[in-house]
Amino acid sequence: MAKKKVIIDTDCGIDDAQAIMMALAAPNIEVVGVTCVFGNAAVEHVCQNVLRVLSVCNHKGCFEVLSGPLVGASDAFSDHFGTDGLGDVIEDKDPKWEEKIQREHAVNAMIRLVNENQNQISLVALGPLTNLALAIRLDPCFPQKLKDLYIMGGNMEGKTSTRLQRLLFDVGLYNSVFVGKGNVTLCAEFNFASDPESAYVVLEEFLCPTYVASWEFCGRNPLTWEFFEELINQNTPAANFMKTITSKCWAYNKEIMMKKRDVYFGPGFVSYDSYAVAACIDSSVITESIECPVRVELQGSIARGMMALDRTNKLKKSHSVFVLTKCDVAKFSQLLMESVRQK
Ligand SMILES: [Ca+2]
Repeated sequence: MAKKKVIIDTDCGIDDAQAIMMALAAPNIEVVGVTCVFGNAAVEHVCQNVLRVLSVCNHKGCFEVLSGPLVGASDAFSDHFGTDGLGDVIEDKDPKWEEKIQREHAVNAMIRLVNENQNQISLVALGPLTNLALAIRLDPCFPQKLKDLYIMGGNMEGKTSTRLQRLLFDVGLYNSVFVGKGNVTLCAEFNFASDPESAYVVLEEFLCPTYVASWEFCGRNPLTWEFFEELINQNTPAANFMKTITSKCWAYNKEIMMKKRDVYFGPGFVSYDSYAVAACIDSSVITESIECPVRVELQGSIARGMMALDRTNKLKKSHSVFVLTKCDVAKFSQLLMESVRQK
């Protein structure tokens, strides 16, 4: 059977690294390009991180790792996965990394690859959507030449005060009361908040089949910390790499996360970007989704970057997306395990 051709657009942090490994390990996937964008780190770190992941997985082939743009958007976010995006633990940096980066711009490469493989490419977007928005501005027919689009990003609920959340959690009312959330600003998820205009353009103008793995979806389908320990202790190059880059990162620390994300979603380990890749690899990983139009809020200081779900079609949009809500956690964990066991 022909392999599914995939372009991964990434701001390669730790969960992107896991997600890329998952795509590389999947026997039904051919990664035809990896394009880089700022986000978890500045784009020069992102490029180095992707090269590192490809080398750990011993993948040569025709990958194109390209610098992406920094247009009108916020600075890279260094709090989550460190300044370099991979936990600031890698010491043997490759001094010749720049020679390994293709000279072609990420957006041009994306357009070229899609033109060369019309209606065959699945685009998986794991960072701010800047490159995708630029692609449609340069080639308005770009989305209709895609097979489909998978996005990790966006949140659909607002946020109450952390104190109220804790209170509700403490009295066991957490799941029965509406409590929304963002992970960067009050009501926005990091990827969309980093470049809300690009997120808006993509969700308004990309009319191809689109699947959105929101922040809440990922957080509500966690894996156990016991599974995380098993994953990073597989004693393979990929698992050893994951063990190293997660070793000093608070986002992979069970005790710290108990006081942060777990307050919203309950305990567990969440590899955000991997959910979007998993949905692309095997559609049966997704067991439930909401099909409806969405719009990204651009105004205001509180909800800028938030994704609104228009479930009664007030906006009269003709295009709906699939907002993922539930996944087959057993299948998802199997894909993660295969990603670290690859030779
Ligand atoms: Ca990412």
